[in-house]
Amino acid sequence: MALIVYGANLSPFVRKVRVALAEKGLAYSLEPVSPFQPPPDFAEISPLKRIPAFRDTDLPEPNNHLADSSVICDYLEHKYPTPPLYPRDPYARARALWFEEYADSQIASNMVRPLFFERVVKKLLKMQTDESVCEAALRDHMPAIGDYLEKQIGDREYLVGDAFSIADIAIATMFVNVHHAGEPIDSARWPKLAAYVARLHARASFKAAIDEETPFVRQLRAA
Ligand SMILES: N[C@@H](CCC(=O)N[C@@H](CS)C(=O)NCC(=O)O)C(=O)O
Repeated sequence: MALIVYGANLSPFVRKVRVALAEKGLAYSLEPVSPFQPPPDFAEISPLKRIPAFRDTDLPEPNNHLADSSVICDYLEHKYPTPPLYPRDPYARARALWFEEYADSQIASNMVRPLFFERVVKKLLKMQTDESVCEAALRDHMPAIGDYLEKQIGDREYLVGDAFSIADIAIATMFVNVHHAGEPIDSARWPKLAAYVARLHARASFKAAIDEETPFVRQLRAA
């Protein structure tokens, strides 16, 4: 069996897939693909040229590849159902998918993209950070995101039901990038969200990813 993830470790979507693989105890290899300079034939496995893409060499060529983190995680769940990362109950499962969608669209576009792009990716590209973009994101978007998640988490350990799920992976991976961008969650304003994200980031699956990424991010941000 060989599972291959194509992408770069700082991508929240690549991390989402890697955390799902780690939680399921699956071995895989990470083939480096930069979203800024994908290989010429990358569109064959990722038609939008986005990372992550994925290949399962258990399956015969040419139909053994997938694109999109949500699609890949869904595939992993069906092929390797234990431990489950999606609730069994239909409503709970739909709620988990909703949080995944909320993370992948709202948090990715309105928080991760401005903060991480300005403060980390631009350093990589040797471009000037525009702090006004970060200020606008924190002012215009973080309050609604923080208030919403604070309420949804409430006193529960996990977002949906009483088990760790794709909802928690999707939300927590976005906050790794927010953290890499040097922006802690305001624990005075959103204590439950801050504690929830800290708990998730301390899980072995997330901790391994964060420990792998942090030295490079620190070096970049200091540059
Ligand atoms: N919906 C996709 C989003 C993936 C995505 O946007 N990846 C970014 C990197 S974090 C990318 O490849 N961007 C390059 C591009 O859009 O051309 C998923 O869940 O995998």
